[in-house]
Amino acid sequence: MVNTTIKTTKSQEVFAAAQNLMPGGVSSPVRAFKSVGGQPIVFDRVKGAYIWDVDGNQYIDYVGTWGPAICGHAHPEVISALHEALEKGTSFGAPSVLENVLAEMVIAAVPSIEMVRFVNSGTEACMAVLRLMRAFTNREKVIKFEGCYHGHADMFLVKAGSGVATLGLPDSPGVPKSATISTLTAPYNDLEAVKALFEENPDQISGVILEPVVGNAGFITPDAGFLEGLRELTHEYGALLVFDEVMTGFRIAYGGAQEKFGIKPDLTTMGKVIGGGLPVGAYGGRRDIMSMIAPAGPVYQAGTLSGNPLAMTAGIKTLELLQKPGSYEYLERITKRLADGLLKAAQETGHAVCGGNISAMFGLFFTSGPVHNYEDAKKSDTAKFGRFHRGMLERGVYLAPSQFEAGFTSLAHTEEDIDQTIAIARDVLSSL
Ligand code: KE4
Repeated sequence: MVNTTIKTTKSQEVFAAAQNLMPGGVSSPVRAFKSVGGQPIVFDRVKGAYIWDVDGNQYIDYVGTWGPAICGHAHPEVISALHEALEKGTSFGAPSVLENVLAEMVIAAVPSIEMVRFVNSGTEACMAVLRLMRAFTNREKVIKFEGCYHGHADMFLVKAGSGVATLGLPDSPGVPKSATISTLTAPYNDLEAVKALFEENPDQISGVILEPVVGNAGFITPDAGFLEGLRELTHEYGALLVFDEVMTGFRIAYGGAQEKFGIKPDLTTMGKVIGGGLPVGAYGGRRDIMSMIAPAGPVYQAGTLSGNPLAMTAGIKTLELLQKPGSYEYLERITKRLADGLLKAAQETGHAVCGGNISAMFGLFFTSGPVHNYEDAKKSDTAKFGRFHRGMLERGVYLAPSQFEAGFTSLAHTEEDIDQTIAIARDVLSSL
């Protein structure tokens, strides 16, 4: 194990106090480092590709607050736009020009989106889109994939894996069976399993929702033909195809995974990047479907802070920065350099690994793979991942604290950051 070279006294004090105040001392479970062991560091500030903790230690950041920081943390142009917006108020609870601006940008960017509704999180977007799928098709059941995450709404918290789970069993106490009985699951990349579900549930399935590139079971890419196959199956069975692009949106490409892979879903959910670090989620798609949303139509969905001027401002500025020519070529180049370097370092130090990147999203499994679905991903050596994570953290590299998450780069990461990360990884891996 790499020697502990960083002092984390203050982090430990703050986190100890937090445990008495908030469940697990965190505002979201993954932040507690439960699956990688040890204590989380407490952030003091972030800038560009870097984090500083409350003990003054600096880290190269590959979480980017779980995706939003794709232009780098606290980008000066985002910050100054927010300062300007602040002077005009923090929330209106009424129409604003800014909502029109961001809506036009999203509609112009994402191939399948003709209309969009803003909400405050990816969870809200996924909740609303399921209600809309059911209303539009007048069918109740939905297919999701094992290992995919669509926020913490009851109907998506379904135990992954095995036939029993196909009808959906609550994954968390407090989730009534009634909420998940209509949630069907299939292994990712398994078109036959999806077809079987449609055959077994004739005219009952409203649609299929998936992460077009999985980031919540580790990094898992769609097999050739998988997305096209889902598009054909949903057309064939009169169901909707929904891409949950909360993570992939504006990250895999400016138009998301649907632009990258050339597939047009009927509905799309978004979040993270479109808020530029402030709370924004969104869902959108075909005009004939979105027009069912209140007050244009009967499907209810609402939110006090939806479309607030600060969040819209941060989102607008972030997308403007991403529109700069060469942004995605740069993200692909540095992220491929990182993924290839990490894999090479791991292989050369004797570890079974697989993984890769698509644009600014990457992942590494401690298993020889290949990883096509969540069952494959669960074969990873998660204990080794925990030791790797800790070793990297102690050497100033901040990775997502779970084998079942993805990594994120930003326009602020330099080739020097990447090469330094690879060198540190080689050192840590050789000591595992
Ligand atoms: P939020 O409610 O966390 O904004 O979004 C839920 C969500 C929906 N769909 C996808 C594909 C997502 O990745 C997410 C949220 N992602 C996690 C990271 N794996 C957020 C981090 C966390 O839960 O703390």
